[in-house]
Amino acid sequence: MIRFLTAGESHGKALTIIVDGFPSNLKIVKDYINAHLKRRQAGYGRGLRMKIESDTVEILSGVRFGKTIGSPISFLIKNSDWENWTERMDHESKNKNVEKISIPRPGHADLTGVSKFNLDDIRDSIERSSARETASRVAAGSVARRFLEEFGISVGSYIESLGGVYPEKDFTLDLLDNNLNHKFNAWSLSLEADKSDVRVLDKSQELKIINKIKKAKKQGDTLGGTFIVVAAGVPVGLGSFTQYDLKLNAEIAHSIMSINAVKGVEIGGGFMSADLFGSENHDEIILKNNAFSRKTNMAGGIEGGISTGLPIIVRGSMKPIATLMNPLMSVDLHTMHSIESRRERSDFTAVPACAVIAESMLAWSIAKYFLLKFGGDSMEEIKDNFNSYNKKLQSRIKKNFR
Ligand code: EPS
Repeated sequence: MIRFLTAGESHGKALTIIVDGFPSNLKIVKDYINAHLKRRQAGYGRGLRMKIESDTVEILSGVRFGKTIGSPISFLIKNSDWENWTERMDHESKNKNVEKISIPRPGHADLTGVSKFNLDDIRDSIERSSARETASRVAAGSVARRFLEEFGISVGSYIESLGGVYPEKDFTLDLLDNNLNHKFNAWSLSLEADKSDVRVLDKSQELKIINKIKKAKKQGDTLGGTFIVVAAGVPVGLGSFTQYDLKLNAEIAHSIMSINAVKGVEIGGGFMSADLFGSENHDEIILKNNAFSRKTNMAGGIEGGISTGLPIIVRGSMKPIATLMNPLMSVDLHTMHSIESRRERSDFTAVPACAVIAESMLAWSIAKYFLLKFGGDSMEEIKDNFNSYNKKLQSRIKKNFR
C-alpha cells in the first residue's frame, strides 16, 4: 500500500514530504516533479506569494542514479518567503512585537482551527490550513503519475468554468459521449489547457473569465469554479464492490474532496444523471477493437466501484477563496465585538492550480489501486503481474468471441 505524509507551515522554513511504498526501479528525476510544481504555481488571478516562490524539490532519500530503490522517498520544498517570516515563525521564542490574530475570516479554517486546537492566535491555524500544503501533494502525486506512465496511463485536466463562465461548446459532453479515440491520452488535455492563463480549452471563454477575475479584483472579491480531471488508459478491474472502502469511486471522491476549498466532486454524469431516464443514462455495452467498451461514458469509467477501462472522468468544484480584500463581517475573538474580517495576502482565484493538484491526487488514487491489484516490490515484478492479467483477459475474449 502506498501512502504519503506531508508536513510544513505555509511560512515555515520548508515543506517536507514522505512517499512510501513505491517499488524499486521506477525512473524518476527531480526535473519531472519540478515541471508539475511549476504548473501548480501558474494561472491568472494568483496573489503575490507565487511571485516570491519558485517551487522545486530537493530529493532527500529513496532515489539513486535516477531510479527508486524501494525505500521511502522524501522531498523538501523550501519556502523562499520564510526569510521574511523568521521572527513570526520562530520555533522557540516569541518577540513581543509579533501581532496576534484574533479576527477569523469567514470560510477559512481560522475559527474552526483555533476552537479545535485551543489556540489564542489564529496564525497558528492559518499556517497549516493554507493551500500552500498542496505543493506537497503535487510532489507526491508526481511519483504516482510517473509510475502510471510506465503502464500507459495518463492524467490531465482543464478548467470547465470559473466565476460561472462556461464555454460555448461543452467539451465535457464529448468525454461523457465517449467520442474519443480508444488511444486517447488525457495528458493532451493538460497540454492544451496549459497554453491558457486560466487553463480553459476555449479562447473566447478565456477572455470572459479574465475580465471576470479583473472585476473580482477591483471589487476586493474572489472567485471559484469547476474543473475536469481525467485519467485514460486505466485497465479494467481497479477497485472492488466487495467492501465500501475498496470502491474506486469512493477513493477518488476522497482524494479530490481533500483538496483545499473543494466542495463538490462528481464522477461521470454525476448530478446530471439524477435527472435522466435510465435508458438515457446507462452506457450500452459494445465490442470495439477486440475488447469490451461502452457506447457512451456516463459512468465516468467506473461501474460497481471497478474501473471499466474507459477514461475516468471527474468534476470538482472549488469555492471562492476565503480571504476577501473587501471583507465580510466577523467577530473579534478577544473583544467579542462584531467587526470586519481581517485581510491577509491571498489569491483572487486559484481554480487553475486546483486542477493541477487534482491531477496529482487522481494519479495518486489510481496508482494506489493499481498497486493493490498488481503490487510487487520492483517495477519488473509489477509489469509481469500486469502483463499476465492482460493476457488472461485477452485470451478469454478471443475464446468466447471467435
Ligand atoms: C499558496 C500560498 C499562500 C496563498 C494561497 C496558496 O501563500 P500566502 O498565504 O503567503 O499568500 O497564496 O493560500 C490560500 C489562498 C489559502 O486560502 O490558504 C500556495 O502556495 O498555493
